[in-house]
Amino acid sequence: MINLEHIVSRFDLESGIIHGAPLIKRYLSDLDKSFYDKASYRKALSHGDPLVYMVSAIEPDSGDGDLHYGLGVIYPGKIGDEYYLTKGHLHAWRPAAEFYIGLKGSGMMLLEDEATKESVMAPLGVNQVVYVPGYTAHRTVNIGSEPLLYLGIYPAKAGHDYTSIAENNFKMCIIDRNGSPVMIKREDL
Ligand code: S6P
Ligand code: ZN
Repeated sequence: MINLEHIVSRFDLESGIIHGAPLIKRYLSDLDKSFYDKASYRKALSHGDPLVYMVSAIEPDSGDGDLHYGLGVIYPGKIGDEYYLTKGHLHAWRPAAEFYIGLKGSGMMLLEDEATKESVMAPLGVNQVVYVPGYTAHRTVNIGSEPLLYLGIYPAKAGHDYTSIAENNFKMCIIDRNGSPVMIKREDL
C-alpha cells in the first residue's frame, strides 16, 4: 500500500523548512573546528551564537534501493574572510553519491576526493545541479547576501561520517577575495 504521506512533501522557500520533517540546527558554536581563522571565530562567538544553517531531512525507509533527501538552508555571513559553511562529511557508506540542487541564493560546494585529496569548488546556484561522487567529502558554503537553499538527494544507506572531517579537516577552504569566492589552502593545517 502506497502511503501518500510518505511520498509527498512540501518545502517552503521562505523558511527553508520541509513541513513535518525533523529539523537539525547548527549554530556557530557547533562549528568549532570548521573555520580556519580561529581568532575571528572566537571573536564572533564572543558577540553571540547565531544560527549558521539548518537541514530538514526526509528519511523514511532504509532499504537498499531507497532514497533520502534533505532541504538545507545556510544563512549569509562570514568568519573573517571565510563564508558560512556546513560541517561537511563523507558518507559512512563510501560509494554513496549525492545530487545537490540549488533552489535559492548563491553557493559553492567544496569537494575533496578522500584518497587523492584533490579538491574542486563547484557552483551551487539556482537551477544548478552538483553531482557529488562517492568517496568524496563535501561541504557547502553561502557566497551571497541572502539565505542559500538547496536540496540534497542521497541513497538511504549513505549515512554520515563526520569524524574524519573533524579529525583531518578539508585541505582547502573557500574565502571571499575582493568580493569573489576563491579556493585556497587552509592556513591552520
Ligand atoms: C546529506 C547531505 C546534506 C547535508 C547538509 C548539511 O548527505 O549532504 O543534506 O547533510 O548539507 O551538511 P552537514 O555536513 O552538516 O551534514
Ligand atoms: Zn552528503
